[in-house]
Amino acid sequence: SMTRLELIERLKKELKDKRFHHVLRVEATAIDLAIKNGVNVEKASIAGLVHDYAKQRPDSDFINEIKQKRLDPELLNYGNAIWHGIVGAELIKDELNIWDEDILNAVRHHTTGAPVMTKLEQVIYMADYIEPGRDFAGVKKARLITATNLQAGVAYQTKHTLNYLVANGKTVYPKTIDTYNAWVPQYE
Ligand code: DGI
Ligand code: FE
Ligand code: FE
Ligand code: FE
Repeated sequence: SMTRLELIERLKKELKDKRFHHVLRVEATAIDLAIKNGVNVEKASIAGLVHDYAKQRPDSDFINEIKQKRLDPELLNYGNAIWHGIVGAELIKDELNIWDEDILNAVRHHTTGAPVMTKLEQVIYMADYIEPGRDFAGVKKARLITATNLQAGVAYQTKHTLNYLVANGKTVYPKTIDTYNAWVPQYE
């Protein structure tokens, strides 16, 4: 498979500038969290770089992939926000030749989280949320909590994301609710 520098070249072509710089910041944040939490730094780097690989693909690419790979047909009821992680992981396998299931699961779960997440998955979920370019009410608190306790960070993000989705009348993907039930009562 590709080296880190080859991956970066590929991502620079695939992504708009703003998104490309986001993924570089997610990588740096993921490496930092990986070191603090005893997670494989190389995997954190690669997962951080590729997590939004498919974000700018047309809906038709995801729909084709869902059908060709016979992924859960329920996925067809959602959109890019859900697809770019879960279905994006399949495109990463096909197109970037990354087969490491730890890395692919970190990509799959980076938007919705999951009831059970490895430390690497938690690192990518949090790095995406708190990278230094993020600016939303509560981001400073999210950074502080995550620096102290990765799991408490996961609970914080999960609670705030569900709250945001409900407050704005957005469709909530079932896994997002499962993540909430598994993490928020326990760690918040
Ligand atoms: O791709 P990024 O913007 O870097 O970040 P992300 O993949 O974490 O996506 C964040 C967005 O995804 C945020 O606006 C909330 C949204 N999201 C998370 N869970 C759900 C969701 N959107 C819907 N519709 N349903 C969900 O369950
Ligand atoms: Fe994303
Ligand atoms: Fe996220
Ligand atoms: Fe992202």
